[in-house]
Amino acid sequence: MRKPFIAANWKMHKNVQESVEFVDAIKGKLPDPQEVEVGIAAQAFALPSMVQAADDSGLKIIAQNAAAEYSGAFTGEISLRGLADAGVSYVMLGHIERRHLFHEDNELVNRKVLAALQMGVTPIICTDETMVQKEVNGEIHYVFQQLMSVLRGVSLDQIKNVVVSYEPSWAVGYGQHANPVLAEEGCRQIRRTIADNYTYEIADKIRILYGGSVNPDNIGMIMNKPDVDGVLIGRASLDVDNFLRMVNYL
Ligand code: 3PY
Repeated sequence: MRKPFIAANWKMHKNVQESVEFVDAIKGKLPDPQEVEVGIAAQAFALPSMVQAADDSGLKIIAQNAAAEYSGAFTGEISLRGLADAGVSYVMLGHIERRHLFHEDNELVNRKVLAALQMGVTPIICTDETMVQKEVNGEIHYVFQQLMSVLRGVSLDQIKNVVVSYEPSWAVGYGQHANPVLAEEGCRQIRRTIADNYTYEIADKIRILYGGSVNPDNIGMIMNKPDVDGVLIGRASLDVDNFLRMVNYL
């Protein structure tokens, strides 16, 4: 059984005080961590305080990005070593906003994935496909190409420690309606891609999330889909009440 994983992606919102107050407000109201894993991806400067605030609540604190390099002259970058030291459990890599706004390509995301696995910070690998590419090439081919490029060099042993998030560009960030049928189709194709390139047993165990316009009204419909193991939630996760409604949607 794949444990459901519900995570907020706060993007560039909330300062340290707001982030810690949020964690304090939700602690004790989260689902049983044995049943559902809950996480928050926040801005880098807030992560250590959030780890401290989360304490033994089971809440996972997630970074939104990290550098591929271990250390050195990389002004402004966030090291995975530092994230691991700070007790950060997961790192999102290759989010569509990183790709589109900061020109991250498959090669760079791949290096980050390998570095995260080496440092013991679990990567949440975001993969997108756009309507245009879908119409031109077909969805399966695109997902396959991008995902397999960023997984290059990830061994059979390591792939078990990866989470994948399907975040189609038509649904991310614009507040458009999420489509549970298309969400399922994308996650199903990702699982098939992993089965084809690794093994069916691994594909069956790996968690695949959906991200894009998830909110308290649609989370149930999306989470009910068989290949959707969790969600990454943008704007709707910024509010304590909404967040609690979503993590306790069952
Ligand atoms: C969104 O829903 O906008 C996201 O970016 C989720 O990661």
